[in-house]
Amino acid sequence: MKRLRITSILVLSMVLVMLTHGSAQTAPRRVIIDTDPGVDDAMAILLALHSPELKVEALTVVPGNVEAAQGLENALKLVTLAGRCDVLVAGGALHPLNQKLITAQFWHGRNGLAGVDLPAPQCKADTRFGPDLIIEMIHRYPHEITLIPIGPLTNIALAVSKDPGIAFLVKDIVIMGGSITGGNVNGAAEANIYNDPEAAQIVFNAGWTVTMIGSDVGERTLITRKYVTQLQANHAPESDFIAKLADFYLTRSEKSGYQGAAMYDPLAVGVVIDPTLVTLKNMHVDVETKGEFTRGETVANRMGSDENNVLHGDHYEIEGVVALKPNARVCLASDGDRFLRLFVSRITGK
Ligand SMILES: [Ca+2]
Repeated sequence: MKRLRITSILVLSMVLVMLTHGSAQTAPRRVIIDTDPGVDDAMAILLALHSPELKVEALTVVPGNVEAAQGLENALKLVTLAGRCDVLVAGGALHPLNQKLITAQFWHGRNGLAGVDLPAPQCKADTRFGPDLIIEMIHRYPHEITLIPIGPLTNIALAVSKDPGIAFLVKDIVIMGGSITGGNVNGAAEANIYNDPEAAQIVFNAGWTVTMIGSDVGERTLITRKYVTQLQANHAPESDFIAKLADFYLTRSEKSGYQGAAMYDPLAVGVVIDPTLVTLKNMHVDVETKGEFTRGETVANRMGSDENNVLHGDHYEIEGVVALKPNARVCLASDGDRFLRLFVSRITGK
């Protein structure tokens, strides 16, 4: 009888271990989205909030597309719309580290959300400073947090400068920013990096491996009329809102001669939901902070080495190469249509 009871306890324990192990494998991934909301930020945030693979722990707000105060208000309105006051929302830096802010109402509308007036926020801002909240959360959940910065990298640079140890305690950092084939601000630079190149250089060299979802791939991951029509056909508060944003954003892009609107920020969230949506390659990436024409460019070394020049009298001579340690997984391509189908399905709940 006693032996039977022990056997039962053993079997029950094994079942519990299996269940716990199983749930650990399928547990949603904790993410913090650092954002400058932003039309495509709003799309990215609602995608994340509607994806069971993710648990959005916090939104931290950085100035970029809009000023810091407008960004915080937008973030609070977005979590209010989604009925998710449980998601922490905190303001962060007020300006880039070393230059004046450049806002983008031209692309995102007067309030950053396509001019759509959402109801006043019911959710309240967390009083902590965004970079401090990031540090706290990473220590609370070591090796579990994935950072998804989808704005300029000011807050992330402040966090990792204050506490460099977080670079080794995050699960992953997936950035929307940079490009290895020309910029979207000018010939060289992508907007998030251009808005704070010094912060970006700190973040790329902090010791973690950055997954870089660049504008050059975002521009080949397009929301087109077909998908906007699908969003418009669904009627619910959140999909109605996203349909308005997508229509505004696509119309703005069409006026500028594009066939669709680039899903920059949503793709970064998409990669965390399903890494098979993109092709990544390990590279060493530095950020140009001084160039006359190239400030803010992400300079990717595709060979993994630099030539080693050694002084011989009055000239240098190449003496082999010096290997470079990759600090980034650079996105080279995406399965755009598969991503857009995922996006529409999550936003409409169908
Ligand atoms: Ca953004």
